[in-house]
Amino acid sequence: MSTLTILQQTTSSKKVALVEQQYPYGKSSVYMPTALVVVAAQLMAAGHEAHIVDLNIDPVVEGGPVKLFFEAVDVIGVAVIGAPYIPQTIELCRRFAVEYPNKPVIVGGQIISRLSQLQFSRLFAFTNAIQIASAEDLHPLFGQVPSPYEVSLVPVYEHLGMGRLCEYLKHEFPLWVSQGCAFNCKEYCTAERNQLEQHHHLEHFKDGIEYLILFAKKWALQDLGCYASSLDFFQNPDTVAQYLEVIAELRKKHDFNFRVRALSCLVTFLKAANTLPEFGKLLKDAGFWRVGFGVDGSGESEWKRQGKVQNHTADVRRSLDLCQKLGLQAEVIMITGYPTSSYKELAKTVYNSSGYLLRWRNIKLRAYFAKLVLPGNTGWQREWRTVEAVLDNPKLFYNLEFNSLGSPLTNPRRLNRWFGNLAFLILTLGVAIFGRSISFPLLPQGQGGLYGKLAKFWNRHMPIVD
Ligand code: B12
Ligand code: SF4
Repeated sequence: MSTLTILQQTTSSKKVALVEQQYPYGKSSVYMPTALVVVAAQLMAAGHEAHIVDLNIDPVVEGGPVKLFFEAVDVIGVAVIGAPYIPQTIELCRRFAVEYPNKPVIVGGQIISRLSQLQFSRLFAFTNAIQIASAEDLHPLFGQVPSPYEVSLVPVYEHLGMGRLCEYLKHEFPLWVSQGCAFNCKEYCTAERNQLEQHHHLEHFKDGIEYLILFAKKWALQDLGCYASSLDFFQNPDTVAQYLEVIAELRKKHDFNFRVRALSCLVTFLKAANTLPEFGKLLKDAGFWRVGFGVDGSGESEWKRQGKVQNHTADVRRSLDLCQKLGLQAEVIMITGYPTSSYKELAKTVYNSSGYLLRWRNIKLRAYFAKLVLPGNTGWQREWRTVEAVLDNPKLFYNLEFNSLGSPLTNPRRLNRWFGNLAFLILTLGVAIFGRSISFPLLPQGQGGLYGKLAKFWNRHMPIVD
């Protein structure tokens, strides 16, 4: 008998509702909540009953099924994707504290794991919220649970039911491949950086994809499109080749169009192309069609300042040329508006981006506005005044959304903010006129009054960014 089986027998089985929250800008966005699928798989493997409630689809109405369901479970879990979800998560947890005062509410997601315990307690005061920063934090409530890398997602897919899974699979969905990045762009990055990349177990990965392909064929879905969870897909080329080979094999075996999109650093993409034999064929066979490169600035001086030392100007050209040669679409991910950017650097970002769009017809621009103080990055450790302001008024978390224009909180110098915002508007709305932008500007929406109403109205009408 394994240790896990013994622990399963000693911890009573619990019933859990895992909540995916509504898109924070006044409308719904249906997108498979893969993080919750993985958490549900971990809990189910440990002998618990886990159900996913998606507030983008399941309305919470008095006496309705979701309300009745919350009443029936032992634990409620809430997922937080990023900064703009924090204000509504606090409100939701306050509501739970009033309606279910004795029910523990576990709150997880990467941004939550980057808060100190003290910061979490301040934000979630007067609620039953428990911070889940790692799988170990689940142990007091659920006993031993397996690691996210070691679980099969098939039981959760089966449990979602035909209708819900079909609904999710009509859109692109996040595919659980890996987590972690060896680089350390420490000034702005809040992801799991500066650590070895870890992969979802290959057999479980294969079973999950095969299940989805067979499901799609059964219910006459023409194709499936996924967005790999990897932070830098090609970081470990030999390992990623094994995952691509599995997809290629399943595509061939079931004669099915499974499509893959992923993020990558320029340098690792080029290295993989040099190291892996028949790189282009491997990508084609695996249905790999689009790669998003973190260009993230105007050039060497800005990259150096942000700690993104792996980027080099010549690699942008080489990577985009290679994509064109291989028939891949490329996304240029461009962060602009750093509070340290000079006017020259802002102008150069716009100039370079326009140059890429003119020279390579196979690329789209994905611009973001830099947020240098966010849980997990260096600014969050250093800029205590900004951190205090956000903890005192959590609605300021809206200002930390990557698609939001710069505000006095993020860019205190007025001219830097104005020019940064101008550059961002050109890179989003300006480029959108030509159908080449896949990101759109939002307004920080936490304030009241006329501005607050206008910001909410604007945000509701902006297309949803993926
Ligand atoms: C798919 C994805 C999305 C999807 C989200 C789909 C969805 N509903 O889940 C979309 C495209 C919508 C999206 C949006 C955003 N995203 Co995103 N996204 C990703 C991506 C590529 C994969 C996420 C994933 O599925 N990972 C796999 C799962 C298994 O890992 P995980 O998310 O870390 O979850 C684990 C734990 O965190 C924990 N956990 C997570 N949730 C919960 C909940 C509970 C209750 C518990 C107990 C535990 C728990 O358990 C999981 C298993 O260990 C990641 C990159 C990455 N590598 O994570 C970026 C990433 C998560 N996104 C990020 C960000 C910032 C955003 C935005 C907030 C950007 C913005 N505009 O400001 C937006 C959200 C705002 C909006 N407008 O909706 C950042 C997060 C940075 C951080 N550490 O805070 C990442 C890391 C990208 C990056 N390189 O910076 N994203
Ligand atoms: S920005 Fe990208 S490459 Fe840099 S540390 Fe973060 S995940 Fe890694």
